[in-house]
Amino acid sequence: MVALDSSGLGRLVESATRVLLTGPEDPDGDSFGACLALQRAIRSLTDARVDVAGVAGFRYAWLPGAAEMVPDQAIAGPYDLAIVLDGDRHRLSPPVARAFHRAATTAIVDHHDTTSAQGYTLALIDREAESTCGMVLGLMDAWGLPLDHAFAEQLYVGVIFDTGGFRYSNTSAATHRVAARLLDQGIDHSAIAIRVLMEQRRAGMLLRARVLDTATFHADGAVVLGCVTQGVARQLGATRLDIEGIVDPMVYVQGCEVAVLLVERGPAEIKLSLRSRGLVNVAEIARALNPSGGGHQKAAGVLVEAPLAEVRERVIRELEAAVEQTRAA
Ligand SMILES: [Mn+2]
Repeated sequence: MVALDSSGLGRLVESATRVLLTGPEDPDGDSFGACLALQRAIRSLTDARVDVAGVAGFRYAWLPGAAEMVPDQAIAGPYDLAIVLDGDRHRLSPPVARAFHRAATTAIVDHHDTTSAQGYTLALIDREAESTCGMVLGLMDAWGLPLDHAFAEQLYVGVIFDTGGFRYSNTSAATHRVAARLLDQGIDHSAIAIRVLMEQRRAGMLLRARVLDTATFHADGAVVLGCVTQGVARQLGATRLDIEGIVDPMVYVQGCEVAVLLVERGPAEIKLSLRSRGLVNVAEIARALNPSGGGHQKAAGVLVEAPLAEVRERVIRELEAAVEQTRAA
């Protein structure tokens, strides 16, 4: 881990009376866990009012503090301090973005490859960290805050979400040391892993079957592509949380290097989730499709405002070219 300016963030926190914590639009487990843990950490240090933006769906509703979250549309401010965690200010929902940019001071705590430190009062970026939750634990250590059971549950969610249950290459010895400290708090780690990584609604299972059944292969099988149309999602009663995780196993078809899932959110609004085994940098692909896209080399996302068929053709072309380049190299 790199040394973070934890004292700088501590000073911003100490002088604030209203604080906004937020992940990007459509937060994942790392973002939820990090926001809720940092909320408890700040509350134990100051009397500030601390809002966490968002709504935790079925997968995260059990998290300590989740019931108190404030839906994005109800975020108004003004805030003295706004902190974005596990994503950057370019990926906030419109009402949260407005509150963020009106805040007197802003900060970011993030570990994404594509995140820039520009545009914040203070930026804490650690690209070596497996998760933003791991970074929040580092902040708590620097601030002298002891772990407890609720902190451990919140932080464990991010650690297992971002490492795929300790399987991805971002898992380090430090990751396991963090996990050991969290398990020392007596959390039911197996129950958390089931809720966060394995459990799905019936609509999610049916949607997964549909996506896999209709997946197409390109670049001699190096690219696999799946689609979730609005029609199919409506027919199955599937929500955004039912889509989470579908793309992950697709990249492990033998011969595959890259998987992409296209989710039709509107007639000209397509969310892409990309996964790579490592040869192709999918964060770069995401940025090529839209400058607001990005993420990690092996896992990235982007929103493209164009019809599904058009986006599909574009991403196939981009990925075929990227695979071709690695073969030529
Ligand atoms: Mn993360």
